[in-house]
Amino acid sequence: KYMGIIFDLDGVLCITDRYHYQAWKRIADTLKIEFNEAKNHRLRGVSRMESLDIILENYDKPLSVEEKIALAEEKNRYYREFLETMSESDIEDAVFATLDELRVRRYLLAIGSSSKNAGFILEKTGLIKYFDAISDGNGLNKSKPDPEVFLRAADDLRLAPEKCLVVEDAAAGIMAALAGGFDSAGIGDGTAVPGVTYRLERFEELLEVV
Ligand code: G16
Ligand code: MG
Repeated sequence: KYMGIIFDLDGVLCITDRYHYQAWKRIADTLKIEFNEAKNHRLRGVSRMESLDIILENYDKPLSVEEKIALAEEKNRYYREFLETMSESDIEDAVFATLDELRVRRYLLAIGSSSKNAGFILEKTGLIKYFDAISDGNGLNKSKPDPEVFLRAADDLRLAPEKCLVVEDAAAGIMAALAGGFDSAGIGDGTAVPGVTYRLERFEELLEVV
């Protein structure tokens, strides 16, 4: 049915959630704003600047665009320090095994991630070799739930959206897939979104639906 599979990165192939949390926490602490795991959860799949806006909901002082950019850059420097420590051991064996099998089955594989650090994470973890196309937060005009990141991935694979399956963990990502005319496989939070095509309890179940 499908010829290509487009994977979200954070929350699907790897877990960098705790690094995002720790990096944003340092920013929040400097500004003396409340930031906890529940709020961190709202940042899943959301772009860096939109994440900052969510964190600043509890901040009463108005910030200029320049100040916001500086904060986002500072967060990214902390975050990159964590990413530097990543290796193949941060990826579940089931992820490598599943990607190996999908390649054997001749699917075209792409990344559709909101992250501007996607290329770096893929390099550090040894995942990069599996992908025919990488569509990430760089050069993106509209973030999920807009379908742009997935449409660009499909286009890079030279496939129509109907020929691709999107694998996502975030609600915004499943909505983006729906908006772009893609079937979707939800993991974690992604399983709860109305309209999701398949619900996966474990990543390797992907092999049963394609
Ligand atoms: C990821 C994360 C988000 C993060 C976004 C931007 O998206 O889930 O929490 O805010 O990337 O990341 P960066 O600051 O590295 O550009 P995805 O789409 O891979 O789940
Ligand atoms: Mg995600």
